[in-house]
Amino acid sequence: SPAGAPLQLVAISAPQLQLQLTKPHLQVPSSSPKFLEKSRSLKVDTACYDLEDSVTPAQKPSARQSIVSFLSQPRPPHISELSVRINAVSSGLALQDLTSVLEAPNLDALVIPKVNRASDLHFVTDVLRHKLPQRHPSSPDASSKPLKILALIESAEAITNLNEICKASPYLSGLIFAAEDFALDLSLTRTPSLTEFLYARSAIATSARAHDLPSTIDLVCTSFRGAEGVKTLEEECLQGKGLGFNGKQCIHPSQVEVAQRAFAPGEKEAEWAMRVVIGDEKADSSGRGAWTLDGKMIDVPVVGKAKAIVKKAEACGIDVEALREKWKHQEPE
Ligand code: 1VU
Repeated sequence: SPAGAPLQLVAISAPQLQLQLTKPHLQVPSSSPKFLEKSRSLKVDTACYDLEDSVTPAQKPSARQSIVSFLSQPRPPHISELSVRINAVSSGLALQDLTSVLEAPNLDALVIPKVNRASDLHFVTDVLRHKLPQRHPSSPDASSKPLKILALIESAEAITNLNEICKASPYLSGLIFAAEDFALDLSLTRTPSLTEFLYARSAIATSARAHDLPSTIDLVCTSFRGAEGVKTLEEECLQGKGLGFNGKQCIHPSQVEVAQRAFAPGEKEAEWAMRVVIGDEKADSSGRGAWTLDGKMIDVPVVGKAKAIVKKAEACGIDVEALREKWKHQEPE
């Protein structure tokens, strides 16, 4: 530069449109024939059939058989993804779980609990490579859908190792936060505000985004009965969404619809987003990069977010064309 100061390069990247529609993730104990059968009739994004904490040690062998038999039957019509939570690698039971469930025809994903370090995922990855090479994400076999892994983050050690965990497996497609085990590990008491989990939840959502992992599933809401249960769940979902999560673990069918609604864009949010998109088209054609809407500044990242909301709203069935028509005269202030 003329003044002799070193030239600084500042990279400004275009905001990415993310279309992440992962929402409720219903836990179904595999040891319960009643719950397995009930899940068949439910409408849920992911059903996660559990072999871990909800199954006692004595029930594990029969639960493995039940889930393999369930996953060998025709797919439940309204569940997008069928996953199995195996036992932790450190439990010594993971290999037996994997050997039982991997061949089940309708298995879409594995949830690996108590992932504390990259080696926990290396173990599972090696088993998958060996036993199911055709379901590796870069397999040339186009007739086999890649198998996904989701890692449960449940300890202080896991939080400090998030970067290496996120890079540990080509199968990894998301992170799930397990608040109860995390509270146990740190001797925390769960409070209604959930502030004790703020650092861990932010770290999980941020790391997943940094490594392009599409699914970020937030903690379980343990109250599920009555109006109070619904209110608590709604508040938790909105807080989790605000931290960057795109899904919620559910433990009871009554929680599913509430979580689905909370994670989808609301009518008001979709309307605001459409106004931004239309206003920006006009601002752009008159050469304005920054403008205002309702007294607030709109610029490139806000427009990027609005476009992502419109896209999500469309995928969630909101009539975005009707919104475009309604707001076609929106002008940038
Ligand atoms: O109306 P129906 O009689 O046909 O069905 C009952 C019930 O069977 C069914 N149901 C479920 N179906 C599938 N998956 C479920 N998780 C599930 N829970 C209930 O829904 C109908 C109404 O049930 P309910 O109100 O009578 O509920 P229950 O008293 O039977 O069960 C309540 C609990 C909480 C015990 C049950 O929902 C449950 O076991 N949930 C899963 C708990 C779990 O998996 N915990 C460990 C994973 S969470 C974790 O580890 C955090 C990381």
